[in-house]
This record gives sequence, structure tokens and C-alpha cells, in this order.
Amino acid sequence: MTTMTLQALIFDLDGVLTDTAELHYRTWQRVAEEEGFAFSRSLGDQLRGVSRRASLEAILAGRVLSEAQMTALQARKNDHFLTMLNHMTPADLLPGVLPLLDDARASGLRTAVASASQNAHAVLDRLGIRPRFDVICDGHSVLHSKPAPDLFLLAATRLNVPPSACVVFEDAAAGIVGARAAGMMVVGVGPPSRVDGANLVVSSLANVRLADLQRLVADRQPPAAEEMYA
Ligand code: B16
Ligand code: MG
Repeated sequence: MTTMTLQALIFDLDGVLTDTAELHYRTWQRVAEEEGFAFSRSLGDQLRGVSRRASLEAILAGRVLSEAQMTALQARKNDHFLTMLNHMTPADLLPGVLPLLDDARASGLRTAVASASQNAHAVLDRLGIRPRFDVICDGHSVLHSKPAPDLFLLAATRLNVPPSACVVFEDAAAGIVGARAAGMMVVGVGPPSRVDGANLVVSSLANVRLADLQRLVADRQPPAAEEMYA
């Protein structure tokens, strides 16, 4: 049996590289208030990693709006988000991001961003880290967003690396489901209650060691025969 070697790190953006998850929460909360829709911290948490359209559908909880109203509410939410984004600086990078990217580069690993956000390039620019990634896949890159595996599989294809040689960092259930469906090992970033289903859980990227990631990939169990021939 051959042992798989770690070749690439794939990062979710919101909630992993920076806390835009909080900006998404506050801007959806504002739209919900303006429209008289119920909104809560727990509903906001369920929207982590979920596309803008699917987030609005979750907030509407079965209410039906016209396509024009749906488009207008998404645009208004995004205007609020972009206004807040203007205040973002490299100081908003979460702890441990730069050292981990430096270690990855020094070890010859490829790096990618796989974010459901259509604003991913703008956020990475505000943070000053866009050139540090070999590949950036965002909310414009695929038809089926998380929890589908498509975004992660596209990142691996563009990196020219097999999915089984990738480790994904995710803060959200939707992303963890998608990355695992792509056949990748997943590090959950955040409280265990939010990232259960990940192969390894850390409270912050500052606690990640490359040796642990290499072990995660090397110790992968081969797929069961029925999975291989399904
Ligand atoms: P936008 P990620 C996701 O990014 C966010 O977690 C989620 O809250 C947001 O609704 C989604 O992007 C779409 O973002 O409105 O900017 O297109 O976590 O996949 O990096
Ligand atoms: Mg996220």
C-alpha cells in the first residue's frame, strides 16, 4: 500500500482567514430588521459557508418573494457588507494565518482558497494576502456551492493535486460536508459543536502544525471496496 503525502492546503475564507463571518451576520441582521424578518445568532451561525441566495432563503423560512425582491434584498445586503469591508485591513487576519502560509510555502505545499463568497477576491485584497495563494476559487467559480464538493474539487484540479493529498480548513458545517464529499481531510476551525464532522478540530490556525496535517493525510484509511467500486 502506498502512503499519501500532503501536497496542498485549501482554506475557506470567511471564518478561517478572517472573521467576515461576523460581518455577514451583522449585515443579514440589518436586512432582517429592515424587513421585519426574525433573525438570531443561531440562524446566523447556520449561514456560515452558505451562499448569499441560500442564506436569504433560510432567513425567509418559507416566505415567498418575487425574483425582483429576492435580487433586491441580496443586493442591499451586499451593499451593507461592502461598506463594512472598506474598514478591513491586514490587521483583520486571524491569528496564525501568516505563519501557516509561510510554513506551507517553505515546505513546498500548494495553497488555495475555496470560498462560497462572491467577494472573496475583494476580501483577500483588503487583507493583503491574495498573492500568497496559487489558486482562488470563489462564489463565481462553480454552479453548486457548499455543501456540494464542487468548489473543493475545482481547487484541487486547478492546483493539479489529487483530492486525497489536500487538507481543507473550514469553520462551517456546509464546508465540512463539501470537503469530505470531495474526498479531502478536513481541519475544523472553531468550537467542536460547530465543526463536528471534521477529522481534526482546532480553536485557531495558530494551533496548527504541518506535521499534524502530514500525519492526517498519511494515516488516511483506504476507501472500503464498496466505495471504490460504487
Ligand atoms: P457573499 P466562506 C461564505 O464564505 C460565508 O461564510 C457565508 O456567510 C456567505 O453567505 C457566503 O460566503 C456568500 O458570501 O455574499 O460575499 O457572496 O465561508 O465559504 O468563505
Ligand atoms: Mg467559512
